[in-house]
Amino acid sequence: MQDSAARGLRDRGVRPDERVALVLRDSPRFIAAFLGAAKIGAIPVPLSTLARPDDLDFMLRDCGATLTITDADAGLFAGRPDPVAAAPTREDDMCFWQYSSGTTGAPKAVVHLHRRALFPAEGHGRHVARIGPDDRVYSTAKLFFSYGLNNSMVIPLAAGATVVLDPERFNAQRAWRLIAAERPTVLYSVPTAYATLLAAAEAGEPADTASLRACISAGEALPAPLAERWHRRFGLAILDGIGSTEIGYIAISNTADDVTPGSSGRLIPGYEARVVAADGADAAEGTLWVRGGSTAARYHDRPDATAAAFREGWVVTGDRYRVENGRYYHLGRDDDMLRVGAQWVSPLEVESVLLSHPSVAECAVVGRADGDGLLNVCAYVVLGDATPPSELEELCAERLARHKRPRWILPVAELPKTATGKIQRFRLREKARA
Ligand code: 3UK
Repeated sequence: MQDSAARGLRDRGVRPDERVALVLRDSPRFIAAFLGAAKIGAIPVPLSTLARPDDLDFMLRDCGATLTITDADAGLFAGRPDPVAAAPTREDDMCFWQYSSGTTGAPKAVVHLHRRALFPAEGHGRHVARIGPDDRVYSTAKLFFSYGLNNSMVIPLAAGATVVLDPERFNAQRAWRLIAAERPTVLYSVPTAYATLLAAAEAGEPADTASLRACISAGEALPAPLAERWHRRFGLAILDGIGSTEIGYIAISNTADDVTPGSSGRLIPGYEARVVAADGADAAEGTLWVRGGSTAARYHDRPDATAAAFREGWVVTGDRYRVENGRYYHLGRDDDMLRVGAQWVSPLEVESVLLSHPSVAECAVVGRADGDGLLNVCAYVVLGDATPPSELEELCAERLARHKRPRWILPVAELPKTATGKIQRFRLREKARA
């Protein structure tokens, strides 16, 4: 199928270095399209199948895709069984791009090189998940995310393992049924999905974990109490590790024989890390920098963002870390960005939607932990009249992607401010905790 896609793309005039956008749900076709594009030296650019039309439009223009492959495009994968010779790419050539909406502003294309594209199999794949030919892996994170791409394509293909792909959106009941039917040995997921799976099991949903030997988590910090509840119920540790689209995959992780709940674990062989204080010196607490392994080269067409996030081969993550005896502890972000359901939420974006309502005089959005210790979006609003919160909820449902919608919209008389009138988010975070 990969050669069919390669030939199909070439027949449609796609040339080396040209971008091919993939808007495909998880299925063998995604993998065939990705590898087929790479085989002819073109650059596959997976895009989220859940993206809103204006975001999709932006990313398609930004990457300058010659062609977009969607689930409607069956012709590309049919017939043409003859093998296609691989393009003579070099190690420093671009291999694929992935969009990251990390910091505020428009999404940025992260450029990955051939040299580092397979490293996740060598790093986390070998040292943490220890994937071999007898494994059957199932990732609740989809292939269009960098976590999912490595979980469900790079790592299992490199190891000759089997992959379970689900084109449908994750929900706990569906996932438990799939696990019972397909018997995966390794589960890759994110903290919110582990929480949802656990809650469903606790509510009586049949949950058969007998086939699983490992559970992997990334995307946001895994709260220790959640990991402990999972362990008590199923006898399985969840191995948390930190990665990013710019790092290319997970660089620091717990392992089966070295798990510290509440920690992101230790450096995976092949990566280097620094923890850098505000003065630029290495310290026990500061911003996490990562180099080597699977790290990306740059952002496409964004010199300023590239200069800030990529320094002499290091990726500057923007995550605050403490390092102690080689173990890394996540402390939060350097910026106001939130991780909700292992995806980015910009408080500014949510605030600007709320402020577009005529009754909202002021508002501020912060992260607030739910009962599982996972951050959710919490909006404090100063209302000019008696507008019901449901009206604001409808507005958010119209204008914001699902994970960005506030879980709580709380009317307040005023927002805490500094003498110069700046909103004191730390006070709101304290209020949200109380
Ligand atoms: C946060 C974590 C605490 C952190 C990703 C595995 O999540 C991935 O990539 P993104 O580019 O987001 C990166 C940001 O997410 N984060 C991720 N994992 C953890 N924070 N503990 C964790 N274990 O802020 C980071 O900067 O969407 C995860 C593999 C590949 C990935 N791209």
